[in-house]
Amino acid sequence: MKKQLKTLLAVALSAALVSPAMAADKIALVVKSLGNGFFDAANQGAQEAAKELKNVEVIYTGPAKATAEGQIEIVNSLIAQKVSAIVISANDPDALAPSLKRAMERGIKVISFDSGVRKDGRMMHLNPSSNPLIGEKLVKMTQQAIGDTGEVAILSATAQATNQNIWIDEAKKVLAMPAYKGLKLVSVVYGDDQTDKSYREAQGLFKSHPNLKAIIAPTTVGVAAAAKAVQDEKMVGKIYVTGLGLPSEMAGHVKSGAVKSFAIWNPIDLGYSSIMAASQFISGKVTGKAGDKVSLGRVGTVTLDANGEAAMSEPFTYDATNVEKFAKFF
Ligand code: RAM
Repeated sequence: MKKQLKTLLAVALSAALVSPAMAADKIALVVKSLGNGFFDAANQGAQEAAKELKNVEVIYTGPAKATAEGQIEIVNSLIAQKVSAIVISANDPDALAPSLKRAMERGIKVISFDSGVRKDGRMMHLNPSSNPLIGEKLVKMTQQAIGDTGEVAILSATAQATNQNIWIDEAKKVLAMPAYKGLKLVSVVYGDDQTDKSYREAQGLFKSHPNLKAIIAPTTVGVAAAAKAVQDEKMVGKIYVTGLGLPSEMAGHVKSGAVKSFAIWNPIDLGYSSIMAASQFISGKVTGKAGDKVSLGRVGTVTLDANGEAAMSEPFTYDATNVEKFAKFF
């Protein structure tokens, strides 16, 4: 017993002695909710970044449901754990700010990615792509699917989601242009990034808008659920679904004819880049000033704008010609 205790103490002591050099920086990847394939893919990229950086451990976490309250609880516990950085896709631009500010006051680096936190609640925000471009893409894909006229509805994620709300605003601006005057937005509903709720919301749209021709779902969860509802309700050919989806979840829906095309960026690269960015803040190479050049490893370098934001690549479009090929990646 005594000998065991001695060994234990020796092990603990040597660990304490070497720990300053060896201790890995803990970076928490806080996602909107767990069980979402998009964030699982982002985590895959995040783990790749950790491997490349070597002295980084990525903690993948998020609430069961996409709520700000769930994320606040997680952020508070991460502050207590004294992580080095929090990388968050926020369920609300404002609600998270106070706890994230507290994290920053304690020296924790905070960046948002995918779905942003307002400027004073983070040091940087990484957009997957340009927001106006995403709005335009959503409307163009709709027009390609149904032509110049018809009723259109939007099936979004949660009502407070920063990213979806920005994309919806951008899509509305495009819909207001003369080229799209025949496309009539009749409703915006929220499936909360839950498959079953999104499915029911899609069914609700079929009932309340018998002349509906398209559903735009700027969420990977919503777009797959809406496409399934179209197929199950035998609406293929009458209602088309488009939006932002994962090839792995959408290939079958393109095959069924419920979806002609959809778009997305590479979620693996997004997760990878977010961790790379966080590590630049931890090492003090950047502080989040306008003009800061943030290295994203294999993905390249981005420059922060006056709002502390940067955007990555253009969204890529998938259809029957290429969806199968990409389905094995994400
Ligand atoms: C869902 C999430 C995520 C969004 C994608 C397109 O997975 O809402 O935030 O970026 O869709």
